[in-house]
Amino acid sequence: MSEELDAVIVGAGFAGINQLHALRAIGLRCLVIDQNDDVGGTWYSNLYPGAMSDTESYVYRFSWDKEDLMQYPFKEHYVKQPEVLAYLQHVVERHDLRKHMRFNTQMLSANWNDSIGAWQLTVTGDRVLTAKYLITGLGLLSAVNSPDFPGLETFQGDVHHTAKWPKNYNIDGKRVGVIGCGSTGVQVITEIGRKVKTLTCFQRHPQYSVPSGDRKVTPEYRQWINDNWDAIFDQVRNSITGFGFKESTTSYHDVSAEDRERIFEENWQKGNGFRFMFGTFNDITIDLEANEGACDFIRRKIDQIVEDPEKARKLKPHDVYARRPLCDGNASNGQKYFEQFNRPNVDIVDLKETPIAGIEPAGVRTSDGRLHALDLLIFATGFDAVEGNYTRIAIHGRSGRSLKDAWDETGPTSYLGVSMPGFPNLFMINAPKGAFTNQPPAIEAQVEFITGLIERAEQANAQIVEPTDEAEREYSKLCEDLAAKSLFWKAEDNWIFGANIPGKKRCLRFFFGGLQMYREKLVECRDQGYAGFKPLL
Ligand code: NA7
Repeated sequence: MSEELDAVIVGAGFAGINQLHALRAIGLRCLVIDQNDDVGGTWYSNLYPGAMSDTESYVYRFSWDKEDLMQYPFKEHYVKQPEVLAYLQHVVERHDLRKHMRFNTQMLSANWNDSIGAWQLTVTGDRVLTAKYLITGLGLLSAVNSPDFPGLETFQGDVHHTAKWPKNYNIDGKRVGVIGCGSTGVQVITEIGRKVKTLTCFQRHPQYSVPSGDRKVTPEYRQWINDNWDAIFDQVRNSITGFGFKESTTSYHDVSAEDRERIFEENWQKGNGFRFMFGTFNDITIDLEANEGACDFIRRKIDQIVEDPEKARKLKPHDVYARRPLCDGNASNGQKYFEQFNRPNVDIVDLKETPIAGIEPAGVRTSDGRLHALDLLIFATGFDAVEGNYTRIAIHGRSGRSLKDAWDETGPTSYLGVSMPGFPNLFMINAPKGAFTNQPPAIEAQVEFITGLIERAEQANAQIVEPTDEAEREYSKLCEDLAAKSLFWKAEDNWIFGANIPGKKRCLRFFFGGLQMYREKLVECRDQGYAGFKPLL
């Protein structure tokens, strides 16, 4: 069965919902499809204990519905998974978007048909959708990475990846192992340490995690937010990270040792990983000495917090502080990450010293011969990030060339983080080389740009919207230049460069110039008549 539309939007998360709302406003016939059975995207499936956004609640939402922003409640400084999901459901209901959505519907393949100037998608149930525009919001971090440890299939307990967590799973009293101590692992460990019988944390790289500073929202605070919405979002749009705090303009080298300590301590107390990295000094991510100053501060905190020196030794990172910055801690239960290791039931295994030798029916055996007996093994092992969801689906552009083949050649890339030469009328929200920032404002910037471009094409009666090779190359070069000085390149096995997945190309996947500059690039392109796109025909 075939259906014809103006636009198909794939994914019903932040990106897809925003894009549907924007395209409906310009009168396009749209359909959102999603493989899940309801809205939410990432926030639909990441049901693991402790899941929360580590962006302050008031900037982890859409800025375009001010009336709603002024009223919609949030009870703590950080929104937890159930609240983010409820918020997205609320937006869908409020704007009557559900009637344009179809669930349990997966995009199986997408082919550009030059003769009709449209995309043809095969979706679940052997159905075909034909649409002039294909817009994807597949999620930056949703194609799961599930390493295949020898003997895994023999394990007699439960195994769950955090991003495929079963609804209503009861963890209480279990002997639990967590593999992975990234953003997700740190959240899970912080949440469940007090609930489980034993918790064994299998850690490959220790991480620099700082407290989130989560706390209850007071009426005064909420009033302050409501009184300052315009200024807040203006600051967000014109910042580097889009996190709602003031980024530092001071170099680590321009202040005394006492002031450095004071500034680190103040930011540790305020909380938030991005704040600690970008709010303390302006050279933490580009200057090794400044970076080491931050590392040394956090290592001393770990020493102060963790009572067992052997556990503290294992938990202290010595790598550069140049991964996605982490934070931990939840207002509802007052728990923090490093404090968990003072519990007698929580242990840390350093996989660099004693790697996993194999998994057995009763648990995980490490190379020192020790069997860690478990009822539940949690994979907090992350994602095949950024292009992972694109290369797993057959998306064929002009001449039948797949996106995977195109990116195998060039490395994952795009023009302005949204489009690719050879793939007409395809707009990818968060394509490779999108902004490395708080996601909702970055998504908004992309949706605004894509919608403006489509509107312009429709006004011009154009059939094809496609960037030039040259524009993609120039944009990619800009991204490379912006990232060249970043210490992020130096962190081992960083997913930001694809280094967490065996065989994945190690290269840049983000625009590191910050949200303000990213938005400026989009506006510049628009104001120059969508420069870099072939003339609209
Ligand atoms: P991450 O940040 O990629 O973390 C994954 C963790 O899993 C990390 O500690 C990895 O160790 C570990 N890992 C991965 N594979 C293995 C194997 N084979 N053996 C042992 N340990 C392994 O994913 P998250 O889900 O925590 O966070 C990703 C983003 O999602 C996050 O930034 C948020 O924005 C949402 P490693 O450090 O590579 O040694």
